[in-house]
Amino acid sequence: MKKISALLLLVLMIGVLAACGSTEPAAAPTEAPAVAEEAAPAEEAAPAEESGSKTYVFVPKGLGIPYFDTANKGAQEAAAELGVAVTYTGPATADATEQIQVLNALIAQGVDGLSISANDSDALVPTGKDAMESGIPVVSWDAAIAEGGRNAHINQADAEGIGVVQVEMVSDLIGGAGQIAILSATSTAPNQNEWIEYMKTELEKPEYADIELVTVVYGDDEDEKSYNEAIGLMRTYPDLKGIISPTTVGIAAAARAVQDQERVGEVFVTGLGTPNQMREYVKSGAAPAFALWNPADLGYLSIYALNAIATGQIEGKPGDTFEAGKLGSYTIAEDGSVLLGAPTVFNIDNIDDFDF
Ligand code: RAM
Repeated sequence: MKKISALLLLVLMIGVLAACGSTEPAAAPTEAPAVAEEAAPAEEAAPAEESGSKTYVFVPKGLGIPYFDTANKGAQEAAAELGVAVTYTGPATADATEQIQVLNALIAQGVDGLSISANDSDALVPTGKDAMESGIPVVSWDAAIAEGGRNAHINQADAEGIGVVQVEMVSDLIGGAGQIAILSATSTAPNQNEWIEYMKTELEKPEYADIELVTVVYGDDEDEKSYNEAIGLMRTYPDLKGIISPTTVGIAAAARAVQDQERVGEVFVTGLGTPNQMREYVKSGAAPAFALWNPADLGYLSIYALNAIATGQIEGKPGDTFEAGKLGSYTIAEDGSVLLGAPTVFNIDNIDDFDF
């Protein structure tokens, strides 16, 4: 028995190590994190054994994006508190087909739960169903898998509120009149698409009658593509006054493009960004205001929700309530979602108070 426990500890700690360090796309089943070479000291693994040795996988839209890395920090914090292992792995780029391949490999491995930011709401439903039919609970977070393909969705903030705040910010920045454009992530991203619909509805209100949305373009959550799209917008629309970019990758690239083109003060960038990526652009005036929730809290909450389902504390049905450590208690809403809270607006007055 002791031998089995020691082996289990070793395997679990390897999982934890792989989780913290992994930046590669998901390994094939034979290259599972559990066969990595190093193990941490056995005493540090004690909580995992006590908790029943679960290994969950935290899957971003794409690797190498600071927003998701921060979310993973919260996921790891929850893992440490719960005594479970959480592996961080996903597709190299924010692409649904690639993400499905990664997930299929994880399902074949028989992991204990999946927490996913989806690149496509509907395309991931069959994959999520496969997982659940194999006894692997699935939560989506950040970008939802449609109902039927996950047990619950962990929502960062009210979608309408996220749309509205971005219209308010751009209107303030451009003095309530002029041409604006949206620079989004991928064209299939469920979260961005929902927010954009709410932005369009908000822009129909009389107070925004002098603002014209000229186009929506896509930078695919890739820095270079987003940068080039932003430059293209400024060339195609010489009178453009504002760019809303509801993606942390796009907003930073657009602000850099405005600076490089020496258009600071003429074209204003806003949207959703991380304080550490946006600090210099807030200070330069390229992007004086933007919004976001705390991605680490989002990752943390998703792992608490997944663990509550995976350990049978809750079924994951509307009305179920679970405890999420330092964040307190949450209830699953009628549509199967769990709401983290309201976003924060960052500007010159508070940007230096945040470090993520
Ligand atoms: C990017 C991703 C993510 C989104 C944030 C705001 O990091 O597209 O899904 O929630 O931006």
